[in-house]
Amino acid sequence: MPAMPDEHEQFLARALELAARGRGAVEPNPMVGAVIVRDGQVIGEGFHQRFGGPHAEVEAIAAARRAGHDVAGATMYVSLEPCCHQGKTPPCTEAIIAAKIARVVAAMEDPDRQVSGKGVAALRAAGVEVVTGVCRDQARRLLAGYVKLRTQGRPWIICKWAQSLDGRIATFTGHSKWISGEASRQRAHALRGQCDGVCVGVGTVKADDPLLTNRSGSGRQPARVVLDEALDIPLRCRLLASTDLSPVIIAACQEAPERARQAVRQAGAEVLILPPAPGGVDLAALLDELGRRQWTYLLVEGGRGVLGSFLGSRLADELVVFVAPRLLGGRRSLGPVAAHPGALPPGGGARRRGGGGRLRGARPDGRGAGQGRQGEADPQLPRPDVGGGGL
Ligand code: AOF
Ligand code: ZN
Repeated sequence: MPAMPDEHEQFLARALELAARGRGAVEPNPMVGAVIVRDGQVIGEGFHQRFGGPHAEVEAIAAARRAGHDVAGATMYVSLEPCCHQGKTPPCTEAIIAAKIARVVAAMEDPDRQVSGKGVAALRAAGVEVVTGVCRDQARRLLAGYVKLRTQGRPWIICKWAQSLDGRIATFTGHSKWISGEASRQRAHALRGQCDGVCVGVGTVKADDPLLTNRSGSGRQPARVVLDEALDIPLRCRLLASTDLSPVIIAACQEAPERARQAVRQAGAEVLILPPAPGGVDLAALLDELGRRQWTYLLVEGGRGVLGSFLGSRLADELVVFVAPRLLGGRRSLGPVAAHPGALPPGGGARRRGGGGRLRGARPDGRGAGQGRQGEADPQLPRPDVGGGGL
């Protein structure tokens, strides 16, 4: 009996839920989940758990068999078109065909050029019924970072900051640490644990001497990237004293003095020379380089000048904003994002690339009111919801 459409959605929603469990461990591969169903009953589930490991489809078939089920004639729900190429693992299409799965319901086409439509074609050629596009929007949101990396060669950019209810981050003396409560700090660390790298400007290093590591207790340890065109990072900072924890990359310009380059390299950090741009290094060139390194997510944490550069250059894809339920006030308090000279269109305001108009997806992620002194933001991390390619 053919499954009803809402049944398709229900099982694909489950496959997407499973897929998300791989977040932070599978990149630069996609998060993928698979559910095998027979007579309306789930008989096997699996997801891609780590980069280089078995794919979701193979995991689900193995799980069904471990539980004593025959998968021949069953339906497989999978959040991404099954691969048809030999990568680090054999093609999933072959495993599906060999297992005699009768029907595959896939949420979206794989943007990877080696697969892209060919996986579906291979299944159909072998007589497997294929349905595509169920829960496509949800799948594309989940895989926004993967899709951007595969199609634009750049990582997904998440800009993060904490602010007061009245949109201030600091008093004019630069005091900003008040904003981070324990709950939001934990979430901010978890977010770092899902990203390839965390990026700040050298001003933030000088002012706060941050470590920028993930201290949430789970997830990965992101690389640290400092934008420092003249290479005047303090050599005694904690970042340069912690290059054994995760890579530290100082993005500088040709003007960076040779002695500083040597000292930074001596500390175990990489000096990445990039073309200059108004306000610092050329961010687009930085993102191209990080894309070549297969970075999927970059978290930009500040300061306000750096956030302004990413937003003003339309290079941000997602905002995560922690809003503390308090008013900071003060006419000379600073806002979270500095204007980026020359980048804003006439009349001000950010435009979506391709002429959108207003900031889409730039909704504060906080739910802080009434939670005491500190904001309690609740980001589902990362939660790309703008469909890729710039705010
Ligand atoms: C699937 N199911 O679970 C994943 C897929 O190097 P490999 O062998 O891990 O292959 C990575 C490529 O395979 C990746 O670029 C994407 O096209 C696909 N990922 N496909 O059917 C999965 N992780
Ligand atoms: Zn595969």
